[in-house]
Amino acid sequence: MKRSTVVAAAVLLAAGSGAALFPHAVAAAQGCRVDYAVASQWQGGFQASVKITNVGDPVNGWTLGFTFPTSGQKVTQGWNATWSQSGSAVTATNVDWNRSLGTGGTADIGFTGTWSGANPAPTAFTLNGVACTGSPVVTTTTTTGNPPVGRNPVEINGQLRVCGVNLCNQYNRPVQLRGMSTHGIQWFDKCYNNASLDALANEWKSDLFRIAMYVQEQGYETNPSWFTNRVNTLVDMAEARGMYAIIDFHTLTPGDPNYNIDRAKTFFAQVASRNAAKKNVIYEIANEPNGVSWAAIKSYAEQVIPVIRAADPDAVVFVGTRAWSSLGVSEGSNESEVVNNPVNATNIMYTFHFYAASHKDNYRSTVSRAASRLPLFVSEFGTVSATGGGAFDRASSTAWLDLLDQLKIGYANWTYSDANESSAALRPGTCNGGTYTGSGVLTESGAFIKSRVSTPDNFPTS
Ligand code: IDC
Repeated sequence: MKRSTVVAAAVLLAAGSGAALFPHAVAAAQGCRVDYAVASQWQGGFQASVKITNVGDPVNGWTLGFTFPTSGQKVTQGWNATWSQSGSAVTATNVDWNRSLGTGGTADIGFTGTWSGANPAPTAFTLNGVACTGSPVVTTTTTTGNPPVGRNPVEINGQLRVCGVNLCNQYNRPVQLRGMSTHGIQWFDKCYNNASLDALANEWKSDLFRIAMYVQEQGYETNPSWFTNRVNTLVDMAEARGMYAIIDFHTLTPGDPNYNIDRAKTFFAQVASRNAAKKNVIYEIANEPNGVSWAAIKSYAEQVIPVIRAADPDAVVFVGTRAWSSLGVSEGSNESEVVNNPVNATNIMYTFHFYAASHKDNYRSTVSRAASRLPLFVSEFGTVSATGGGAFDRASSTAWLDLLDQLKIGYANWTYSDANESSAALRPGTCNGGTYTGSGVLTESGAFIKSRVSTPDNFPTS
């Protein structure tokens, strides 16, 4: 009854005489502001960021347009939008996750490009065809210097080392590496192939690839040679794409890493000698110790690290911390046990793991405090609860990543896989096909993480 009344009313209105009868037919207020900045520029090339602010009514789907003043200016590769160029006219259309822009909403997109002669800021910015007049375009051009050395994270940064509380590159400058962790390779091995690693390196701009090799749960202990070979192959695949590879000895249950110490010595002796000459390898000796004292973890580390050093003396080693790598917090302790009794080794970092929906302010304050005392690396974190499932927590995840960015602490997200759980970045079934690019394969968490990981690194090169 009700439904037919509504339909009849609509027909009646549609038959009416003009737009004035239809509040929705009144043109939406449109307006935009664009902040355009050249983050770096070198002979022939540059990198620009474009911040779009919608100062009109909310839009669901947008295209930004602008014009380059010179014919030598070309977009070569863009991010966080679908980019195209015809002559000097450029368009950038939203991707799925930044489709809707409320009033005051912003989208951060960017590109690398080429120029010759001069590189003036673009003009005639439009959003959905309407000129952006919200405020002047801001153009910041940093000094024209040398092009970045190399094309990818490993070429630019080379062999890493720990410097104070930071991770430093070959120029002895602190760097933050951002990227993804696999799921357990005993279960999700099919997700790691040329196509998926190409997408991770080229589209995600991931700096690193953490290879989670479980020891139990049908992992390494069931077939050491298969897992050792597979890890080595994945290291090569990451290296070929210029990504750092974290070899994660994924102990979890039982929580005492000493349970696996003989396996750890055997495994690390093999992978360290096989990969010693590579610049892209980091060794993570125990994923998440739990139910065990810091003294026991330290003792394990001081036995396993020398095995690695004997074969590969200059590689960085990550050491898990108490209570699922929470620096002890999840078992009522804190970072002081490590500060007061550090592992007797150099060139190491301590790992901190969090799951954003479960671990919030007290964990963040621990990291803020510990970061000035200990070299930290977030070798695993989730945007969801500690089960790996539950709702994606955008607010807490954003707070965490903002903090890590500010502290220059590197991170790897759990997981680059199509597991049927909300922590997975890829939609279930993705790994049955050959497509890993585009936003269609991403979960909510995956889209969020990709938007954070794919922004420019601006690694220092001198
Ligand atoms: C989870 C996986 C889940 C698997 C479970 C047990 O997401 O599919 O069934 O392990 O192996 C960790 C661990 C990591 C966990 C993850 C989420 O390092 O192995 O993965 N988590 O529970 N620490 C905190 C959370």
